[in-house]
Amino acid sequence: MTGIRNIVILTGAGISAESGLKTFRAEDGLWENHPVEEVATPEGFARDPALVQRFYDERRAQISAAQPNPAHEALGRLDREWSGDFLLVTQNIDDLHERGGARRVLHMHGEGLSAWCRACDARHRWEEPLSHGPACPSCGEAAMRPDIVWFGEMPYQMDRIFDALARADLFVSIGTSGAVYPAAGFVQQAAANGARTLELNLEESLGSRNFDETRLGAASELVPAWVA
Ligand code: BV8
Repeated sequence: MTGIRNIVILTGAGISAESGLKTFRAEDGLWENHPVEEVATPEGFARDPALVQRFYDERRAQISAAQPNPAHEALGRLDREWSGDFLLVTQNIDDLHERGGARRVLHMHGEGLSAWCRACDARHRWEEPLSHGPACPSCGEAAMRPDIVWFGEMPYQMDRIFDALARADLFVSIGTSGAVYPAAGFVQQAAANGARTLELNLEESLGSRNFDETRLGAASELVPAWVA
């Protein structure tokens, strides 16, 4: 990749589809069984915490059972071998990037294997269900919620992301429909700062027109071919 020093990558549910984790907006997608307002908003959680806890308990169990695919592993290799700046921003809550060898990962929408105490604000790695109301290891209160950014909540580490986009020479979007902001706007921010932009996706996305180049296909084929 001549002339490229600083890379920012954005991934979405599509990169984990071939690991068996459902995407959001396919016909058999995650939200199919639930209106998104019911399970991915603070209001939905306040209205029916048991339903939302069960929704994420189910996702947490699926994450632990899933394995990284060649796309995760190719990005892991790139991260370890790249001497310049590298930031892998993911909208995904699974840990398949980390298990695929990536190190410089930023989960902007939170992590399924993390729990957040509403009483003392502590976060804990969490692989068990939350629906039975476990006590927070730090304060003992039964006030643990999924450590997930719901609609209307502030995504994590936005300053760090905006800073990386300002310095990027290359922005690559992989496996995302471009339906959710602020992630869907990153390509324009990167381009406005002079970065080249590439999209790798199974199909045209809502943001394809904003990319210098779009390659269509499965992530497990496109990503290793691009990294090679
Ligand atoms: C915020 C929780 C303020 C985790 C999620 C009107 C206009 C603009 C914005 C808004 C608006 N009204 C409201 C908003 C804001 C709102 C928003 O964007 N709403 C949308 C619906 C319009 N956003 C927010 O509320 C965000 N917060 O804005 O705060 C702010 C603003 C700026 C700066 C600071 C603060 C919070 C958004 C986070 C919501 N939480 N999930 C969880 O449950 O998992 S969003 C959810 O959708 C997931 O995180 C997911 O990652 C994300 C995006 O979905 P995708 O990952 O793209 O998945 P999808 O199924 O859609 O697409 C998969 C793609 O993969 C497809 O294109 C498919 O073709 C492709 N694919 C499939 N298989 C493969 C493949 N590609 C390659 N290979 C394959 N094998």
